[in-house]
Amino acid sequence: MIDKDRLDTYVSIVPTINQKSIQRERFNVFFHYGLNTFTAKEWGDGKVSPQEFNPTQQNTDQWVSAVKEAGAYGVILTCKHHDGFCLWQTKTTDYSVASSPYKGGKGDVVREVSDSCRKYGLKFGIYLSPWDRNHTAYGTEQYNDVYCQQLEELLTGYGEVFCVWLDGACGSYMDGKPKQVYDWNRYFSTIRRLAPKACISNCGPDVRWVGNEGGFARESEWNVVPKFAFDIQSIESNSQQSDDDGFAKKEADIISPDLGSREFLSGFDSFIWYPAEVDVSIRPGWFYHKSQDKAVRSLKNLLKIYYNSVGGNSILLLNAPPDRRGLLHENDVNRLKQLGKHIRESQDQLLQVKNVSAPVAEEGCEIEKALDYSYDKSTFDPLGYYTPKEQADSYEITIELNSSVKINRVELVENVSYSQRIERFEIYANLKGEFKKVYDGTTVGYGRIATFKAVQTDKIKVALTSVRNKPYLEFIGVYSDNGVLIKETLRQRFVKWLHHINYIHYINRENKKSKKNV
Ligand code: FUL
Repeated sequence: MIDKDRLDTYVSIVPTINQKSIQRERFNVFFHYGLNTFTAKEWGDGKVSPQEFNPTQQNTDQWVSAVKEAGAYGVILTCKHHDGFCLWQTKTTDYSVASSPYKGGKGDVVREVSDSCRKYGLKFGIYLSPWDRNHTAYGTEQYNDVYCQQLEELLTGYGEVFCVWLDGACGSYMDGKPKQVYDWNRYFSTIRRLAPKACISNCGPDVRWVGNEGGFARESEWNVVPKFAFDIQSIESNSQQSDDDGFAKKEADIISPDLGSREFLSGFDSFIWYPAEVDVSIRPGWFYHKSQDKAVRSLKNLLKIYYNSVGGNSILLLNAPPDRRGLLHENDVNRLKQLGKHIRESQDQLLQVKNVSAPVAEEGCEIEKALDYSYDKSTFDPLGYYTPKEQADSYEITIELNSSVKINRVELVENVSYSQRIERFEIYANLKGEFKKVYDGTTVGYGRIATFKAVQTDKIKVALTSVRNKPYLEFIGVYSDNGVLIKETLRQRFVKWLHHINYIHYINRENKKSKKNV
């Protein structure tokens, strides 16, 4: 028997309401915009004249409406990147839009983007780089005051903020400056006080950086992880350290392929809820470069990222950088449109169910409740969910469709108010009277879209073969074929195999232990 107390501990770890909200609405768009846009740099040195910032056709409605069409819920703007140039009328420095020709120095890009968000019903978030290559106070204790004042200006002047994205990247050695001692706790408490609904991401306690900037998520993403995963020093040292453009390709940055399996957790004693976010750019660079107009990711590539992140228990933060006119380039806009169209059409392919069966449910939590994806917009909790009455070794759910259809996807969502519990599952489809396995999965969490080679069927079976205590399933949906097949890479297959072996060893070890104790 596996240590029951341990499982009880893992499933007692649940998300805060802010985490629930960003997990529900887990697709957002990043806007990298500033002086770098005009100098074609990724990392500005803080010495470029503000006169360079001169968009002639800036239209943030165009940016935000494109994001809305893409199906995203919110945007995050680089209010200040590493060069220290501020896109709002700040009192903390002259290195800002106030010293630029834009609108005669009266412009405020933060105001424009936040207003556009309100207009289009999207959430607004801020990126404020801790590393600042321009400010004279950088490297001294006084800089912490400056940074908190900047937070204060941004969090009090522009309406509700849903996310504060704290970047760990720092190359201060390049300027021969001492390494700034950031007062992270002070930053966090300032944010909590002024923006109680905001998630603090990346170098923050609410959302975990997935560990690379190439759009790769782990095959098995866990939300309950050991406390050490929130270690700012390691986030900082794993972040970009130099201005190279190799970041977009690095899958290898993924720090560890397993942060939350029971085998892995058995080595630790304290745990936190810390969901992963995949941040990735639609182009090779984070900022706009004309030379990259033809290098916008293909729809196929974006879909791979989308299904691996949004469909793999992670948040997706997709960067789309506005250009020197102050517009999103036509190529990016078209791609965002295509992505949104795909998402909408695919969601509309949810199939009607004739019959569904599962092990006897707790009263009020029948399996039928899991056929409908609906949630309370203020608590982010599901309106209904399924949970069995009894704990068992595995749980089988059978879904009979109205007719025989070609399907290629099954979506599963756990009610994470009861933590993340499913560790492995299998999907079978009825193929001419016989159930054949079409998918072998691991984690589910707040969303797994399992894609497989399309099959013609009228009935599927989902077997939850390893669950921490018992499952709380909020949604199960079967979709007709949309042509998408996200294939596992060799590396993913290898890691999965490795986990399987570890798992078997772990179970054997625990069983031996418990026999000894009898
Ligand atoms: C990195 C930064 O260095 C990049 O410029 C970009 O802002 C990315 C999102 O984070 O660490």
